[in-house]
Amino acid sequence: MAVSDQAVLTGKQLDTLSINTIRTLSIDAVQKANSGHPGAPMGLAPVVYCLWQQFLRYDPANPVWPNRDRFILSNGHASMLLYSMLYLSGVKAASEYEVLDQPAISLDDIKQFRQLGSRTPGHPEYRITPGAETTTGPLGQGIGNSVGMAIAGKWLEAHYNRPGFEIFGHNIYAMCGDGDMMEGVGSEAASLAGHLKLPNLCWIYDANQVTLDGPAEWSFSEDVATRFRGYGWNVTHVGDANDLDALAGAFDEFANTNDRPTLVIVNSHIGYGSPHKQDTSAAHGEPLGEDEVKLAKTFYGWPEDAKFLVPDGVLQHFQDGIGRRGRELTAKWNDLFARYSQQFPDLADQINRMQRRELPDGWDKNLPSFPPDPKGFATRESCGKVLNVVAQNIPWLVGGSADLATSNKTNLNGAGDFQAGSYAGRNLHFGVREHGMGAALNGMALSRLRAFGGTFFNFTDYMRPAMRLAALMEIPTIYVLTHDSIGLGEDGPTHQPVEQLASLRAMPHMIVMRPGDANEVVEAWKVILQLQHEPVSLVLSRQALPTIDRSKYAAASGVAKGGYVLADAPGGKPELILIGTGSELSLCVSAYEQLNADGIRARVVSMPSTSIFDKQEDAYKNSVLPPEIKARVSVEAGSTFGWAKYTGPQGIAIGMTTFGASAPLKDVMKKFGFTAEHVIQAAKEVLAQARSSVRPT
Ligand SMILES: Cc1ncc(C[n+]2csc(CCOP(=O)(O)OP(=O)(O)O)c2C)c(N)n1
Ligand SMILES: [Mg+2]
Repeated sequence: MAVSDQAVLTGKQLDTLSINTIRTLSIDAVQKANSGHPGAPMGLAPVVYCLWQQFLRYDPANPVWPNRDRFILSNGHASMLLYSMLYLSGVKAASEYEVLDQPAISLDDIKQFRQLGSRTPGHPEYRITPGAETTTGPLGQGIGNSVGMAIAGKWLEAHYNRPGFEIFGHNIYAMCGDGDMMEGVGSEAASLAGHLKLPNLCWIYDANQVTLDGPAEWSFSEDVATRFRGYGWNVTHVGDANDLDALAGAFDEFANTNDRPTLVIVNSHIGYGSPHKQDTSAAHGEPLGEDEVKLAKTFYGWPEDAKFLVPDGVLQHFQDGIGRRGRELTAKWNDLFARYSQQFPDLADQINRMQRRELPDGWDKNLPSFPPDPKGFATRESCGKVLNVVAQNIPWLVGGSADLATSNKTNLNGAGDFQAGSYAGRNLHFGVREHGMGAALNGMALSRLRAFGGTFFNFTDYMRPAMRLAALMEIPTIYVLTHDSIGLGEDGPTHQPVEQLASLRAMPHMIVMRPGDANEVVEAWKVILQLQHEPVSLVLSRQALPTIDRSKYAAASGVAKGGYVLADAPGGKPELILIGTGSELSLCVSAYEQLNADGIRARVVSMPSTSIFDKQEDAYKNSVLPPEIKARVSVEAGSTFGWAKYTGPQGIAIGMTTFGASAPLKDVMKKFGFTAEHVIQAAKEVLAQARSSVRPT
């Protein structure tokens, strides 16, 4: 049907016109940008159209409605599909918390696709594009996030719904492609979702048999349906992406499947309508080209020269579909929530605060204070204690571990387990799926839970891509990372982190904290819980660390500044600075005592977080590390990479330059130079050098 026939359009014709509008907007934006991925939007337009127009419980006028269905475009390269939908549906812009009186995406934004400062970046970015529920592009992450969102959805239902008050009850839809299916993180996420029998989760797999390099069969031949049935999913199939009735049937089937997640496998044609590029990888990642654009438009019955054309009636059609349904849903919900707020003011208050990433009153009450103890205990132990206190104060602090809760000390006592059918538990068991856990934690954090996950620090390598996305999205996911160095001993170099501290410190927005004793752990948690826009890696020891005597040395509250003077030279006039983190802090204190006894005026700086220290004003930083004091030694059982920034060119960084070794803790620490004697020797060396380089005037 041609655009010129629009005056007589009936329902089905209006469907086709709308779908082709999605397609042509996507084609035109990619062509104008001379960059992007037109093929997937052309193939998938009817799928997203059907879902949004008929099923998605989403109010374009209130994209921050807490009980909205979520739509995730895990194949983020198809970003124009999402941007076209946001524009055509009239989704309003919103900050993270408030709706703004402007569209999320205007037609001008679409014309600015992939340009500097636009709201239409190459891949959908949470925070940049209102309406993008998460940042996608690295394949597999979006479907991983969707599992966390589905977990959060079930948890919220279990915690906050009351008879007659179904405050929460939303679905999570994730669109994905062959690439998502191939990525390991997708498999971990699918396995976990199947185990948890999450009935609110629907993945739509675009089985178009094409990937970036060529036909999918070059690298992908497994039976996806059988695989997902094996995971415990309901699997259904739509043989033609253009068949709206079949699509609606599949979404109905999902809605009626209440005991497990659903995978809808859809056969689509990448580049649908492009005579020379359809069903080939040529449609995947480059503009169609002016001539081919015209041919595709002709195929759609479109004026071949029209650009960014939105035919009359299309916008209204979306308003009559998703717009009206969404408006009715939120109006009803607002009324329900108003009554709920009267009947259950405490619960409503929790929901309101959670949505704004605020903390409950008294979030820091009953925090322990640890007395001095030369033997002390591991920071993972003190963390477990603190975590259990704050979990009592913050009801929506929810998390778990990748099968290492016993070692990570992340169990919340008496808080129940989150399992299939018992979704109120606050202890998640992610299984040995670090990457899946990382992606799920982001989904939970995006649903506004305070989500934490634990593993061995070394295995952050297995979830780093998800950690990076938390940092990019600026969401406050919490990582509890124990067994932080060679100090774990006998497990050896396969388990001993070396470069992970430096690597995570290099990640923008990632806060890294490595507290030096139990009281620094308490202070670290105070900082962590107040973070709203940064993820944090809390790096903890397996081995016992002395609890430092705070009546003799400075209070641990200095942790809030990232680094602080723990022990100073007489009169505050040091000639030498020792900088320590984590398990090496007490080593610095021992060396300091000895140096003082030898008449050397030393200072110890505790530096649990360079990320936070770097943000302090120069005056503070200079008061902790006075520029004129060149004799500096840093001590950290991790890579020395990056420490020169704090030790200066004349300083010495004691740390790791090789992998570790399997041996008892004491032997390993000695072999790699983490002894008071070695620190003292290095200190005397730098001091001698600093003294000799000061020329008499
Ligand atoms: C983790 C990751 N690896 C590689 C890429 C680069 N990449 C983007 S799309 C794509 C092919 C994806 O194929 P498919 O999911 O089938 O998408 P389609 O071509 O069908 O749209 C690749 C390799 C990526 N975005 N993320
Ligand atoms: Mg494909």
